[in-house]
Amino acid sequence: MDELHRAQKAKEEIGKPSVFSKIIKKELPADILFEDDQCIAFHDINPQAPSHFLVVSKKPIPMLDDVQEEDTKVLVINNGEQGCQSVYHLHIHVVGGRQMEWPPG
Ligand code: DGP
Repeated sequence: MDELHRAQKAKEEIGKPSVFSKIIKKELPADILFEDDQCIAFHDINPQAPSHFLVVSKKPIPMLDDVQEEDTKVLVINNGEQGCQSVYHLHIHVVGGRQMEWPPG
């Protein structure tokens, strides 16, 4: 399944525990780089650059539209279907280790 198709299907999963919630609860394995009481960082399962990891809020915020005043410390990229978001658990992609392009690619 390509990323666009995955993004189109992902909205059906809103309200259910996301794969990231399962990683937070240690129900799914992940290569964890950092963890504290607010967030967790782990390597992306499908890296798009030599270095590609995700920073995920432990609070299960589905997407940017759902951020509350109390969440202002949290940043985000890929938002919603047109943003090709494929996991509805707020997260930041951190990519590097090669020459990146702008617009992103
Ligand atoms: P986005 O398209 O912005 O929603 O990106 C979701 C990212 O999550 C995508 O790059 C692949 C990654 N991902 C999905 N499932 C898993 C998983 O089970 N483990 C890890 N480590 N990453 C995952």
